[in-house]
Amino acid sequence: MNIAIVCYPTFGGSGVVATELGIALAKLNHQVHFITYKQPVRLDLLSPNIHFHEVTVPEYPLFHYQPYELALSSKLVDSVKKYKIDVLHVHYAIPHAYAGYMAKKMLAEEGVSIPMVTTLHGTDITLVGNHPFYKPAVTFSINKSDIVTSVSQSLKDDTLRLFDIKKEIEVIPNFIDVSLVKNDISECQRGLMATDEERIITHISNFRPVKRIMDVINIFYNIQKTLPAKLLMVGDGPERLKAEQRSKELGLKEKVIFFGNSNEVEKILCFSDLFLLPSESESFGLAALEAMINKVPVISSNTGGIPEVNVPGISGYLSDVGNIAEMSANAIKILKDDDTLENFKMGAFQQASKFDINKIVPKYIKLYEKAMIPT
Ligand code: GMT
Repeated sequence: MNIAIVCYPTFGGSGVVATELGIALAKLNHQVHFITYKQPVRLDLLSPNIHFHEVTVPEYPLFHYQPYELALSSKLVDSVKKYKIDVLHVHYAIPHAYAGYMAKKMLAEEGVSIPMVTTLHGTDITLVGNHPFYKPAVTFSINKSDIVTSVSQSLKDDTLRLFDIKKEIEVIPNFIDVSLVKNDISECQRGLMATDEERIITHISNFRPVKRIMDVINIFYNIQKTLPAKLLMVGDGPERLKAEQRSKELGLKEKVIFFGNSNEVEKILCFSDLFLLPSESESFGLAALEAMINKVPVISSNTGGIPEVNVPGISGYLSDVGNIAEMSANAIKILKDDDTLENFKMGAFQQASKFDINKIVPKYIKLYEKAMIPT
């Protein structure tokens, strides 16, 4: 198949899922065309069957906001014709499903029919898409998609509750490539980060308010009062400065390391003992799944789709949003002795293995084939 993938090219989970899916499809000999404004961060352009088409939006001073949707839909029209695209898969409804629908209509004028699969990822429904300024356009473009998928049952329920959706929504969970996990722990450079006695606790996100970064710092503050520990903060975003200040105020400057965005997440997870994800809302929690497959148990909130990923007592623990005391106590329960930690590490790995890429990618292929059947 010739498949076009539209996504955000940044470190965000939706872009990562779209990129990993495209790479997996290319390995199965499909021609995969990424159409976005920048090369996706995890995409290696030298891989066979992978193509990247950049959407450029020329700056014009008349426009207070440059019209990205217009440029994207025009690029989609050109690319579908030029590369004989069979199916269009847009990740994140805003504005991709909207631009995709416009491209479909323009192509139909020329007698070209192209099915569109829309995957809902989370904030496009729960935070941004639900805003009255966007809601009619988001509802419209979801209903006009040929096939709609969501990354968790919880996100499907939210979509049906918040929008007037006429389409069937298929749940296809996010995935992970189990074969890429490094089993040789001698490669982990743990000694660079902490002493043998210290536990290593990690948080990875885009540091937006929804991630409750202050909870991460406050939970760590409680943990390190009981156990020697370091906190690795990976990622960047609007809450980072506040978090750095809070760490200083609590006297944690030497124990909390801020990395910024990283392309070497597996190297960091390789020597991590615990992952913190106390988010306000999370449709799936891909970061938690990535931690778990690297044998890192997760302390998380019980919001959105996280309970579909993190199983309490096996791969970590779940608590109500903002329950810092319980999250801290559960973290200490996991970290307090080596045997307990080892059990949780194995539990996390086994739970994450259920989301192996080989189980999930065929589901998307099946949907593409279904979408391509003329109605
Ligand atoms: O978490 C974010 O703010 C980024 C966002 C995105 O769209 O990139 O992540 C969402 O999609 C991910 C991939 O499907 C999910 O794993 C995240 O849980 C989801 N984030 C939220 O719902 C807040």
